[in-house]
Amino acid sequence: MPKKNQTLGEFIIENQSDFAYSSGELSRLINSIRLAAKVVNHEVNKAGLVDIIGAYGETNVQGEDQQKLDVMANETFIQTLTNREIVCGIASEESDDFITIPGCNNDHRNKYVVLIDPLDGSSNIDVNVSVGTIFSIYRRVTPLGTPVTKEDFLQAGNNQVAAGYIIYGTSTMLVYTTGRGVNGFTLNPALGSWYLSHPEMKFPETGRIYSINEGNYVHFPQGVKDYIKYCQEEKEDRPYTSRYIGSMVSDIHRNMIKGGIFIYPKSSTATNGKLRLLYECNPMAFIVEQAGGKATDGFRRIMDIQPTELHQRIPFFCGSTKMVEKAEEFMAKNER
Ligand code: AHM
Ligand code: MG
Repeated sequence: MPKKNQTLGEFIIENQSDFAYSSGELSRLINSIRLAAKVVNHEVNKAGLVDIIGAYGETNVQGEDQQKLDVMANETFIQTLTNREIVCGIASEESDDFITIPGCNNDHRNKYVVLIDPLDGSSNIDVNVSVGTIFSIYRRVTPLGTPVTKEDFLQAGNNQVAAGYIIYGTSTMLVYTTGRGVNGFTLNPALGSWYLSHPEMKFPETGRIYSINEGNYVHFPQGVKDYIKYCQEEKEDRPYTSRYIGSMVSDIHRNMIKGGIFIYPKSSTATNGKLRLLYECNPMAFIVEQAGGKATDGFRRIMDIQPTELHQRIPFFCGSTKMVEKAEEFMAKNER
């Protein structure tokens, strides 16, 4: 039973025995992530003070502008995990291909791979709106002692052993799951310690918030248009409230606390939507499900989907179970 105000360090040690045959590797890995998160938090917090805001001048593999802090966050997480030789490979939303980490004896004996979106929602940095980091951890599927291959990264979300996000908001929080519920830790910046502030987080079964970029309305599939109209109808518990930050971690974090649905659908201009299956949707789906919510592409459970590409995109519907189910009803009535 998680104890409120316990530090993340204590929590990790206490829960290590939950894993049969645990060698402590996963605990050390989560420790490395909490360290990198503190470094990124420090940089994000001083974004307005020094000349680090604004575009970096390059585009990433998806053709989007990279913000300077995107680059810094990417390097911080990769370097921390590489220096500590804690994983055998890393794939990042900001890098074209995955990285192989051979380990200290060049023996490729570490068993975990990490997939990461180092700074999600980074277009919000220049305007002082919260951003996040998302991570996903899998056990490699290729034999120990050999370099990792793409197969180790292209695993269905079902295989995740842990996933989490860091939200750099009014306070900084690290929320994660290892498949035994979801716990949220808040950073005390004066001490540099994370404290368990949100034990056993639970998605309300239903809610009154819908989060979607309605500016794209005309391009949405009919099922999504119909669901939006349903949300806006004058009924006993409706209209719902519309809340969209444009920073997925923050939108989903709020909905998990208050009850709501987040949708990033496909559209006539983006045939698979915008969000990435491996770096964004799978880890958020794991957290959402562990908190009792639901995550689908409008038809199929996200974590059942077998990925085919590292940077694959997918429509994303997630949140309070009853609300996602209602949206799915509207999708099913219309053509895919
Ligand atoms: P990013 O990884 O380039 O930051 O993009 C992902 C972000 C999500 O956090 C957010 O939900 C979405 O993009 C917002 O996109 P849009 O501006 O199209 O609504
Ligand atoms: Mg992202």
